[in-house]
Parts: sequence; structure tokens; C-alpha cells
Amino acid sequence: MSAGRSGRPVVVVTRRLPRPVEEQLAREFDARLNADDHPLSAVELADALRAADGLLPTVTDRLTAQVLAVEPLRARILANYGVGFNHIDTVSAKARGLVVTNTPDVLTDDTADDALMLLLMVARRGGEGERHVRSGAWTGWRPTHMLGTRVTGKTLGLIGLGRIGRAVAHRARAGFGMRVIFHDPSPPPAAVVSELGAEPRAGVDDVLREADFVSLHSPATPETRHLIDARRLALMKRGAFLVNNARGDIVDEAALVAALKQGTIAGAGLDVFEREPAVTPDLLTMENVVLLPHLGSATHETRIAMGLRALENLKAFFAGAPPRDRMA
Ligand code: 8YV
Repeated sequence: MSAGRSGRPVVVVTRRLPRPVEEQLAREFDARLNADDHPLSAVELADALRAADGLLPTVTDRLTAQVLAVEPLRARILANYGVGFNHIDTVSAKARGLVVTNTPDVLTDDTADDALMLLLMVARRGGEGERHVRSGAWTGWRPTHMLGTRVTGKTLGLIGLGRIGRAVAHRARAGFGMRVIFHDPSPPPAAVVSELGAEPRAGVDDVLREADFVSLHSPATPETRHLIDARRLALMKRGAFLVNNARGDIVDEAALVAALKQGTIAGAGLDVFEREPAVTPDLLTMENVVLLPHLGSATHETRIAMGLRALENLKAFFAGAPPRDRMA
């Protein structure tokens, strides 16, 4: 096992993490923390791969084939902070002998809550109402003011019924009396689906045609890039809403903007963006769009749990044991 001067493995932690996580990382490893929390450049990432035994990266670190081609490569593990790892070229990582882990489970509930928050906000015009009050434009209650769309009893279409999709289905059915339909190319066991009361559909298109709300819960892969494009947006009901807190590039953002402008769909709730943190400027001007800054897992509890889970993966790896959340 390679190690730093302290005799412990050197771990570069690419962003500020909640204090209890940083403290524990500093106890367990020769941890190199990012005191000013700046996003690392490609050059800094390459330097980290040369200098450390392990990296603890986040969604803001683009670990591309080019970055991973660094010589000499010292790092042997990328213990990602987050469940999604589309910012890591896992094929290149594997080719370079790097183990990749993620942090599933611990963020499921909070991310599901975030999807429901987007759904409710866009249906009930939450963001718009907030802006209205803050602007001083509110003149008082009236029966026809800012009417939204009822959620209870409506059909929620889930694209993806993994851990987060299932937690969304449960909340929507139990809390809001919604009917839940879904498509997932690798669905959970039939018993899980029937316990959730979710109805399978043969394809994404079938879900889009039928749902009043569509919520995306697929991983970002080459296959799911622009899964929601102009053709599929046109299949949605005119009064339907799109919710995305999975990954931005699952939606063709330009096509979404066009659909919103043309009234092809009624609105969208977005926590993630195709060119994050850049947001297509047109979206910023639309009242029927809710825009959140990638808040899916952003609670104190979950961000600590994610850090401890990444730390657990690093500890196992450096102890010579298989890390629990190995992805590649
Ligand atoms: C994380 C996420 O905050 O886990 C994920 O995939 O999208 C977020 O909840 C982010 O990825 C941290 O790196």
C-alpha cells in the first residue's frame, strides 16, 4: 500500500465536505482538503491523480479519458461522492486499473423529496408565487389568482424505477393518491412493483402519452442522452409537466425550451441542467419553470452520510477488502 509521509494513504478530497466528514477523513487518511472549495481544473485533477493514492471526487470533477491518461498515475481508487458517476469515464478508469465507487442508498429519500418538491412547485406555481410576494406585486387574495394544477389523483409517469424512482412512487401514491406508471428497461422484481402499486408500460413513449407528470429517474448513460427530445416532448399531454432531478443531459434542453415556448407541455421542474451550472437563458424568463441548483441530496444529514459512505469505500479499499459500492 502506498502512503503519504504520515504512513497513511494520501486522499485528495476535491471539494469542501461537511465538517464531520472532513474531520474523519483527516483522522483516517493523509487527507488533502480543498479549503477554498474551488472546482478543480483538468490540470489540478491530473496533478491529484499523480500525487494521491485515492481521490474523493464529486459531480463537478470531469474525470475524462484525457485526464485519466495522466502519467505517472499514482491513484488507485476514485471514491465518488454521489450516486451518479457520469462525470467519470469509467471505461478509461478501468483501463487504468482504477477502482470506482459511488454512494447509493443514503441519498434516496432526500432526492425523492426533491423530485416531489419540484412537482408540487411547478403544479402549484410555488416559485412564481414566491417571486410575486417578494416583488411587492401581491394585492391580496382573490378567487381567480394564480390557479395551479391539482396533483391528487393525477397520473405520475416515472422513467426509471430504481431506488429513487421507487421512493418517488411510494411518496406519490401514499401521500398524494397519484396513480403511478413507469418504464424501466431493467425493472425491479414484480413483487416490488406490485407492492408499490406501480403499473409498468412497455416503453418511454407509452408513459409520456399517458402521464400528467413525468419524472426522470434514469442514470445518465450514452443511451439516455437526450432521451427526452423534441419528438418525445410532443408525445406528452399539453397540460403535462416534466420533472428532472436525475441528470441534465437526459433532456435536450433546447428542445425543452422550444416545447415550453410553444405550449407543447405546461411546465417543467428542473434541478439539473445540460451544461450545469449554465442554464439556457430562456428558461430563466419562464414563469412556468422551476429551477433549483442541483439540490437533490442537499440536506445536512445526507451530505454527511454520503461522505461517510465514500470514506467507508476508501477504508475498505486501502485495507485490501472489496469496497461495498464498487461500480467499476
Ligand atoms: C450529488 C447527485 O450531490 O448523487 C448524485 O448523483 O446528483 C447529487 O445528489 C452530487 O452528485 C455530488 O457529487
